[in-house]
Amino acid sequence: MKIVRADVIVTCPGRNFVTLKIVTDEGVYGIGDATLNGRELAVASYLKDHVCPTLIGRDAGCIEDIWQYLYKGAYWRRGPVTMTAIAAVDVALWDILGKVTGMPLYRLLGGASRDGVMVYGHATGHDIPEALDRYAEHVEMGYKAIRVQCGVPNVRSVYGVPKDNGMYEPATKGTVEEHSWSSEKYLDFVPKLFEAVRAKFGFDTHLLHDVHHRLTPIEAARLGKSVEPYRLFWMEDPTPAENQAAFRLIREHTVTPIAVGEVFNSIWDCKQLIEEQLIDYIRATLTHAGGITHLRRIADFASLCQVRTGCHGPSDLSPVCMGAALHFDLWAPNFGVQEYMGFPEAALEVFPHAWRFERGMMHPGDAPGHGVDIDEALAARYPYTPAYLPVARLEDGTLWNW
Ligand code: CS2
Ligand code: MG
Repeated sequence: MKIVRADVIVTCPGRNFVTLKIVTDEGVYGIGDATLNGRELAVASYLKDHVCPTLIGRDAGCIEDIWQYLYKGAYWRRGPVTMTAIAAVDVALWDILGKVTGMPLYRLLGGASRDGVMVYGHATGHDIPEALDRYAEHVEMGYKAIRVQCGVPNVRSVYGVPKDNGMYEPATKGTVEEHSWSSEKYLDFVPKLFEAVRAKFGFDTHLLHDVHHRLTPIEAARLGKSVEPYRLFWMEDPTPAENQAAFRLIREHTVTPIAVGEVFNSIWDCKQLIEEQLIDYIRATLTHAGGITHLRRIADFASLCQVRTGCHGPSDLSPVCMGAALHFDLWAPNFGVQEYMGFPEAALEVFPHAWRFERGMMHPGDAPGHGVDIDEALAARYPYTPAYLPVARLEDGTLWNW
């Protein structure tokens, strides 16, 4: 079963997505997500100009060998662009394997470890009352896990809140927004947010929160300690994780569970955090961490240290990633939770899918492969639109972590 074509499809149904389509000489094709928010064309070029030509003529069934070829053969290993490109190839090849065997991806991995996948949604408000209203809507929809984010009084910008009534989308078309940040105001405020949530809704639902890399280690320790009464399911990205040892300081001060890894792209990024049990959930995702072949290694390594998965799953990863991730989540013995923000209607039309959502749980469906397709004619009607993630500055103008 030889690869005869590998096409990169860039489309913008509500937001930009990059998709790789690999076609075999038996007419079977598979697709993979190659979307890197704000840097989409870098991955599209890496695939078109450097990877796709090397795939032609290879056996599509040699998934591991192709992964090793693209990882070691690049010489310049790791990094978000490289690993997102490798991931797209990998997921497309697993999709092909499912189609030729007639098996859904989760069965190829080893079968279902649970009946369904617990997902968490996003409840976000400009202020506490609005955040509580969004939280109530998610409780009504049956979510068992809900991330809550909120504007901070006297801080100009708000993370995680939709600009209009649509979906939250961090990237802004045509420009790089500059957001303002104050850790002091945030640290004084955010425990009040969780207190309000628990006071109104109790402890029946899992409460998650994303700090989004914005604190120093000691500030993150202070936050974790201050919110222990509200029993968070996790405190996400409390501090930038380039220095993995920094999490030892956080661990010394708090038992609030920690989730890190959405910006990670290889097992090496996660290694110390996992083996020293400095985190409780690893957020690495299929699209940015080398696909099924690599994320399976990360999950297995994490299971040795009782670290569970909590895959990143915002609407700026495509429905192809979501579909494949649900198969992965259904299989993973150390599954924790899956992020699910939903998608713009136009995106769901471009990417027909087999997954289903019901009362806070999802299932990938039993279609062969990952169960997501792409309507190329419809995709062509949504041309790429340059869009960029914001940057953050402290109130004195210092460039900070967004
Ligand atoms: C966030 C993301 O969902 C999350 O946990 O960290 O929305 C993140 O801001 C975006 O994926 C960046 O593109
Ligand atoms: Mg996050």
